[in-house]
Amino acid sequence: MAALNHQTVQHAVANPTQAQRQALIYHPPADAPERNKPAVVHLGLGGFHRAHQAMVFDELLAKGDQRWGVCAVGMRSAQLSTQLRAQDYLYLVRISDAQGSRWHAPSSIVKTLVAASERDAVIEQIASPHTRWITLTVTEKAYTPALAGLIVDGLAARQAKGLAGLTIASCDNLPDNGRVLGALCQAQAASPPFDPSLQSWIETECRFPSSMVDRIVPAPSAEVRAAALQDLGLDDPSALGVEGFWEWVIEDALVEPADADALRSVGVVVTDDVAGFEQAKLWMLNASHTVLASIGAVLGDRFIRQVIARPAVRQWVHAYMTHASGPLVGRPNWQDYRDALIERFGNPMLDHACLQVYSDSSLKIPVRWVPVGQRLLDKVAGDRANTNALDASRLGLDCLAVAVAIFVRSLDPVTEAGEPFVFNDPLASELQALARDQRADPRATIGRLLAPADQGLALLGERLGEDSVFLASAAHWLGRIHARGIESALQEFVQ
Ligand code: CS2
Repeated sequence: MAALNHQTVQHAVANPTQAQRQALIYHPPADAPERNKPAVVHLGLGGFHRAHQAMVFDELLAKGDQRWGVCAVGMRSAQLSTQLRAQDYLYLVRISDAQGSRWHAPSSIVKTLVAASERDAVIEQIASPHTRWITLTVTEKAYTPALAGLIVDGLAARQAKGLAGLTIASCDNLPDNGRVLGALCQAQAASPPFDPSLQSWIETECRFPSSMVDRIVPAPSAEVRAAALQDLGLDDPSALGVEGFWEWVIEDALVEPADADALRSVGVVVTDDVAGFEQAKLWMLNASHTVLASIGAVLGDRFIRQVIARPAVRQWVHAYMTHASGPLVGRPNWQDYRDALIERFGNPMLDHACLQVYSDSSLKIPVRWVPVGQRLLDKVAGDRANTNALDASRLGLDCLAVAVAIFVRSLDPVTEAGEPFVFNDPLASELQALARDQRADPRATIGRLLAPADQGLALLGERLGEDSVFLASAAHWLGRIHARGIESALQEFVQ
């Protein structure tokens, strides 16, 4: 067993051991002076970046373009940053799909920092003449003035040095993520102590493309670490086991236009129209994930693949995407995307923890479920004369009402078998308090949570919270869940 570094990885590639059944893909870094000078500052060092963008950049580097090395920045914890430093910034990713499994040891990360304790160094890195891009996977809740402050301090330093602007690509699961980040940064740049010229410098020199990124990336686990030892003889405590599928669709709004073709050459889609892909991702994949995670929490299933293996759940998820979200997304062939998603959720090699996906649901539901509900309500209002269309929209809303009822049930943090579980969410205690009497009074609970008189915590926004048919449906299904359990309630629905 060997710790990870360039020598041990090279050795494992050159000397497959008896135990080694799997291929190991590794591109040794080119012997070029630019190779160790990062051109990308990635904010949000975690599993997702390592298994997604960093692998795309690794491909670009392997093709000989040395301008894609990454300085990966952990936002709070130093653990991963320190660990990667100790292993030449290398790490292992096992990619598993129907074709089997193979290992990668990407070498695109060449430096790590921690924003919480090394803020000045992060700013310096953003203001390095070699830096061309910032990418972000910081999660929904991190889009705050503090995040914008970090980026804008770096941009102000670039402006002061007379350097070029940057392509700044949000890769978080937020609609219009480029627009959201750009507006946040501009608001920050408009306030003191920044020079009044900074705003127009950002406007003309920088770009904030929206992008959709996709790959299911479970957190590192002891099982994957053990598999790496067994397959490769290499020890990586942060080894990842992920699916083969990946997508990166990014708006064609890049500071250096030639980057578009470079990215396309390794499979990234660079387009003027990200919205349809983003809708499919958020309203089909992520929306289903949030329901599956809530079901898993309540049924005590540890992994998403166990939840989707339940026939009634599978049928209900299919129905949700067929009747609620699918027809609304602007992605072509959404039916194929739906069917592929159900297969992806069931990937037997992915230990994707339900509680990982369940965390921060109060920030996810407003971008995953609510826009679908609002569009369905618009259709109901517009389709009054057409009974078939009206029924179809109402059926979509009923599917959504079931999702809401399941989430409300999960706010009583005890499984159907009586085991407690933890809801990791900034609003956990407020939401759980409002849902306390749900078993005795589902109708009042739905009212309190979805249509509170003071609108304080209107989880679904005003319009759904005011639709009495929708509220009655959610209350009905919450009652059925308490009477029969989630699985039989779903069976009843799909029948
Ligand atoms: C998941 C996502 O944790 C979650 O909320 O829905 O992380 C999901 O796995 C990714 O967006 C897939 O690309």
